[in-house]
Amino acid sequence: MEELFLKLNLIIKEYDSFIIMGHKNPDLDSLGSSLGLCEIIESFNKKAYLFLNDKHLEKYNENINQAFNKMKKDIICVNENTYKNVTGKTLLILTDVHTKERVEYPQVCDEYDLIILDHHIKNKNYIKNSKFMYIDSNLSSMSELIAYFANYSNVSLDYVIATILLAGIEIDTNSFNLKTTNKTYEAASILMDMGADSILKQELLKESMDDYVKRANYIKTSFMITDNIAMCLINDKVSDITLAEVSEELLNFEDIEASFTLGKLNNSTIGVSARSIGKIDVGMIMKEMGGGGHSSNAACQINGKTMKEIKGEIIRLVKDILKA
Ligand SMILES: [Mn+2]
Repeated sequence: MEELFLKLNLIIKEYDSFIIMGHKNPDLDSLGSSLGLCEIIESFNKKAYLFLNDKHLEKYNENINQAFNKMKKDIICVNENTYKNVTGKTLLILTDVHTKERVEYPQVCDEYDLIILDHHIKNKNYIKNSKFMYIDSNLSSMSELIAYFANYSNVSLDYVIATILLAGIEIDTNSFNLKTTNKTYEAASILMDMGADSILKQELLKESMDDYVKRANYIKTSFMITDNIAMCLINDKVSDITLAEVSEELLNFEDIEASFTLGKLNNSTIGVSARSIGKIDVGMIMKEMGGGGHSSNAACQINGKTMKEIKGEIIRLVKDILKA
């Protein structure tokens, strides 16, 4: 990682101002890594601006808004109307995202030099004109990377930002389960040293009971396709995030070692999110179906097929692979 941080240091020195942008519907990993980057960059005596649409902030729960108020560090936010006021030689930094479709505000990507830092599986639509790109899909979260970057830069982050980062790691690893290494725990320890607060963290991770009940109802309809693989079919229109959440949650149950969740992303596309605790390679199955991913974390999107057809295909592939 040191090589990366050295490289980032050199890049930061070349610019006066920085716009940090995460993905649409930012989660705590996207938000935390953006905030952490702002604070680190300012330690270089540079200007850092967080690109955040206020309307997105409203969607956050009360607790995240309150956390913003508790922050001692002044974070300057810009949005689609105000980012043009940023002066000086400016670099756009994307964190937790690498495609135009998923960034908070795509237009900005064409207006500045940009670099990409991400841990999602590389999509073929990645933004091609970046000056520098670091994508490590084995990394638990951007929060983990930024915790190390802060530590490397001798920046002790604001305790609220450290807390958001810790919550970001917790969300992206499904509570220190997926993609968790000794480095992940070390990052958590770094953040605790910086003052991350476990009560505030729990507040940040609270969700609405409605969301919970909805997910529980999906989970209730899931079924086993082998003695250790579960499947959930969602007939509502849902986001890919919901599909991932259901698949991840299924892994918490006895006997389930892998899970597939299918749902309608829009009128013509069905999304599949696949998760495994490690022994069953769900990445192979998703690749076979035109998607991508890792052995424990993979997905695909399919047009022009019914849920039933896709279900049949997955079951067939699962049985083929288990036989092999
Ligand atoms: Mn993330």
